[in-house]
Amino acid sequence: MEIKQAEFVTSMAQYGNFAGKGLPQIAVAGKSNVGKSSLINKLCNRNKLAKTSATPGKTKLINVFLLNRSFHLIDLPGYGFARVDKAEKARWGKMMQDYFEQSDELRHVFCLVDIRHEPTEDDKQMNTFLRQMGIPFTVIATKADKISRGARQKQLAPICRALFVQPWEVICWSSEDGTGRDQVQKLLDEILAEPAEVEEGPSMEELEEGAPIRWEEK
Ligand SMILES: Nc1nc2c(ncn2[C@@H]2O[C@H](COP(=O)(O)OP(=O)(O)O)[C@@H](O)[C@H]2O)c(=O)[nH]1
Ligand SMILES: [Mg+2]
Repeated sequence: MEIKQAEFVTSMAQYGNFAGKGLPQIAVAGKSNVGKSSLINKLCNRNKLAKTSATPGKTKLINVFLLNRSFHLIDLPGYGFARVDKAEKARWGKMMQDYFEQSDELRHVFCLVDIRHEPTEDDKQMNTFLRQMGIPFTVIATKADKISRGARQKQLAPICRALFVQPWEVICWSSEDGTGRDQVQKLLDEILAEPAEVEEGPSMEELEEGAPIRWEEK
């Protein structure tokens, strides 16, 4: 899917309601400075849709974009920035937890890691968290332009080991030269073609115990 139309919807310090909510969501996660905003801009062919910054740790908000008027791309606040105090970290954690618990429309997470570096403890924690929550994700190795084509596969090995993925499941990406854009566009098609997850009804045990039927219309 080529992104032909993209607009900024809102920034939130706390996940909640926003105009147009209800469409499928794809979230972009990763540490500060890994290239989340740059990826969004490149994908949308727009230089300044998402604010990029050379100084890490600026985005502490959840930014929502509407793409092709058909789904929301969620720019999650980056983690792992140096020089933040405990209170700030706790605030970030609460924000992320609230988001993942409350985003019924979330279909998939793009987990960004820098292709040049081994995943950090924070990256691994995010990975564990998504697996525990059963949220589908794809690892995207950013800044691929910074290393030679030949070195990329070798760089992926420690990333794959740390995040329990196979090399062919990782998308090498560059917001500079467009590496990986075709793959991400194809992935968007796959993600958005999936039918929306239907909330499960009560189990047989619950029915037998006379639990109230929960699938009334919302
Ligand atoms: N060479 C190169 N630089 C990148 C790439 N992606 C991001 N950057 C740079 O890395 C810095 C942080 O990018 P940004 O998108 O703001 O990261 P975010 O904090 O994850 O949103 C900026 O200076 C970007 O220009 C990339 O694919 N290649
Ligand atoms: Mg950003």
